[in-house]
Amino acid sequence: MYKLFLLILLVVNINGIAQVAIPKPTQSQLKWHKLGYYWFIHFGPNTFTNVEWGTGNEKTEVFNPTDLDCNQWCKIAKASGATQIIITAKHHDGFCLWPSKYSKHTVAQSIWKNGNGDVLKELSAACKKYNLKFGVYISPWDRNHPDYGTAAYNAVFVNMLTELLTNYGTINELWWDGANGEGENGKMQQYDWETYIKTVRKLSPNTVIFSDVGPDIRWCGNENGFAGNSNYNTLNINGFSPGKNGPSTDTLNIGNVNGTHYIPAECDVSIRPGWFYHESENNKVKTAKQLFDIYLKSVGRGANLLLNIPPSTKGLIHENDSSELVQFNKLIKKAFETDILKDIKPKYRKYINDNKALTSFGYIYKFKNTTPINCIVLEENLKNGQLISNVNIAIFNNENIKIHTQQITTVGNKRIVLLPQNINTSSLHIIVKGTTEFNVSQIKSIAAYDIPNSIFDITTYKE
Ligand code: FUL
Repeated sequence: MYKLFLLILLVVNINGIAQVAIPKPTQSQLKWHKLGYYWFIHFGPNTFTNVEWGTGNEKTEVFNPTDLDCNQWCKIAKASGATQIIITAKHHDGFCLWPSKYSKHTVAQSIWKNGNGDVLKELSAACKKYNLKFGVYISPWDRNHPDYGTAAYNAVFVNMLTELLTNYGTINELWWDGANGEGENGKMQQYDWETYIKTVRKLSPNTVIFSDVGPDIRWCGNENGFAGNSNYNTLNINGFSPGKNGPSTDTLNIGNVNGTHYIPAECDVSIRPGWFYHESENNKVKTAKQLFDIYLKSVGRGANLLLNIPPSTKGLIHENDSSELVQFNKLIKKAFETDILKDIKPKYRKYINDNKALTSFGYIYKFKNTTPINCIVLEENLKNGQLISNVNIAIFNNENIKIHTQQITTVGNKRIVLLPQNINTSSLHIIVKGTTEFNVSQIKSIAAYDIPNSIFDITTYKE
């Protein structure tokens, strides 16, 4: 299992002591980091039967959206600031939203468009039009397929992956759900992860693969959209596989310090209580402020945010969801509109250890006039791995008295640090500490903001 990336990462230094090489991201992972926040779409028979997990015995006729419009989805996604859409091509009930040749439980057997419809074709075209990346969720667990539970299913799954990766343009992200309730009907599948991964790598080498434990992107360990306050992009995965046999959810949440593989976290959460659309939840849509809070705890902790927006039985996004989403984007824009440090040239300070190696690097910003700030945003250059291990923030008033200190651990792709309140700052000191291979270029950017209390009251924010 995972032989492909069970590379031996040990290098021997001149003293003969084995050291673990620092795992570095691939080009595809680096590109993925830039996506920040994007959408999940749960859509399928469950939308029409009003359940969260279908049994796989649903009649194909149940799937019949009356006004499906993927352009509407993409238009709202774009207006909400999303960068990608990942759709449930096949959920646990086995129904395929594309006319797969390897199943008899697909859109081709439904009455929708007389069996000539293909949701993936429509969505991939719409994503292209709106300049959004496109991804697919395909559940390994399948409660419908007659071959499920036998070796033949592995070939079915590979054939389905092949269809997805060859007929729908670029698949930027592939999502393997770890949920599995198999066994109730006696069927247990021995998943051939190694072949699945090889298939993806061969057909689409730039696709990033998500599962609980990667190989490229890991689950953040909860479905609330929160990454750990310390969030390491590395994870120990030896001996683990997607689904049942993975690290604890606590470990997935924060990663492993000095973990063996570079597998950053993605935070999935739904805008509604359920993953699928239920009319009864139309008044339970998360507000823009709640979404902003989630953004701070996912993207703001170096992870990516995968926000689920379920279309209705019409095949459209409900207006309650779209209005909060558009507001959410406005909130992000407004909050991070003016970087207070933009025109201030900091003074630098180097901290060197006995071996003359750089251990920490300091930035000192002096303000002409005392200025209120309530938020600091740091970004790390990850091309050589995640190396920043610690950041000390100190704020001084105009009498040069230190009035506030705050410490954080990881930075990663982006770190949004909220101060407990607006602080009138005369000078700001930021000292960044790194691990072995650390150097100054590891720090990509530092910015500070004064998020207006009217749009988000940071004093009520809870870590
Ligand atoms: C879970 C699934 O069981 C849910 O139905 C949903 O797809 C969620 C994203 O992942 O594991």
